[in-house]
Amino acid sequence: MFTSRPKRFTSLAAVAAVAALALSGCAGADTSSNAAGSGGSSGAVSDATVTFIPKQLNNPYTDVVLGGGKSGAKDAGFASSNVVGPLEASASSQVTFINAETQAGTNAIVIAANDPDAVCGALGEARSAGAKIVAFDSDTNPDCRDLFVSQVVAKDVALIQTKLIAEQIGRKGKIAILSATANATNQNEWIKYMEEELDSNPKYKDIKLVAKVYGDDDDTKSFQEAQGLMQSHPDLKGIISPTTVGIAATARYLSTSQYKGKVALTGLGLPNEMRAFVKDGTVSEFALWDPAQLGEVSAYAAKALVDGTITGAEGDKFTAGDLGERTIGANGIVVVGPPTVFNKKNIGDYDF
Ligand code: RAM
Repeated sequence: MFTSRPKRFTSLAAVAAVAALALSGCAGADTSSNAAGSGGSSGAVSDATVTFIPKQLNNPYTDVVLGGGKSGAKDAGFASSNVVGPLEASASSQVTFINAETQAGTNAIVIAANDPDAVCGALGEARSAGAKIVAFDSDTNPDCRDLFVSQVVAKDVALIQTKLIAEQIGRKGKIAILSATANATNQNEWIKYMEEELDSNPKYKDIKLVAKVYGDDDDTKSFQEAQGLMQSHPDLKGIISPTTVGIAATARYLSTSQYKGKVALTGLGLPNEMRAFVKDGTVSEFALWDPAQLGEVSAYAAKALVDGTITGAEGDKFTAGDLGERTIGANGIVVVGPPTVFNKKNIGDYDF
């Protein structure tokens, strides 16, 4: 049995065993890595560990995602799960945490990348030492991970936010985007689709995107950016904030300003953070998915990779507990589910 071996040892032993088999010309023998206890093509690994590295720790959204992640890790059969990460979501802030996990021999790293490329070198070293890499929430460059668990179809969530702001401003006028960090893979992909839609859909020909600003998923900076937007563009009709931190801070700013109820605000928010602003008329509709499900599906995906039941290839399938079977799509992407639109009629039904 290998349950008492340090994880790093088993990972390196697996690499050595595979290398030895390759040198001896023994093709197709995948039992070697299994024999070393770090995965392979059959059997659940009973002593496996997983570490979640979110974009940042001090973010209420992260707390909900990780709640689902930790319970999913337990249900999926990980021996233990851990959470580490930076306090601010800057590009290279996650590298030292990844390196520490490589040293510790963690079997799976589940990471929301603050920058698609800045984490790649460190993730490459983790993979060389035997770790499986799941990106979730915000993807890495696809070469740097085994798969990406995407909360939603990226284009769908972009189009919903575009539609919501258009409806809220009567399809006419200037709008702005208040995003997270300038390097965030998830927000940048959504913004790209929003811009394409605004440019190409004739329904939106009278809407003009006049500014994109970044609150860095920091509450104070987001509040100040919202204030700055209104100072620079006093005739702004609406703001899209595709980040839970940004939309909550912008709502707080608008709610006590002369713009309350006049400047529309939509985007992606946590119902528990937005409830008061829907009630007081600052916000009418916004969207999100269930963040706990994102954590849960990611944990099951990580375990299936560690067990060797999937490799991250298109068409691979795994079961995410009660959330059911998931199939990996093109570019190694697994989608959790469709977003929900929240307004004063349904917001009371949600508690996250
Ligand atoms: C913030 C983060 C996160 C994003 C949500 C919608 O909490 O930027 O990455 O998915 O908003």
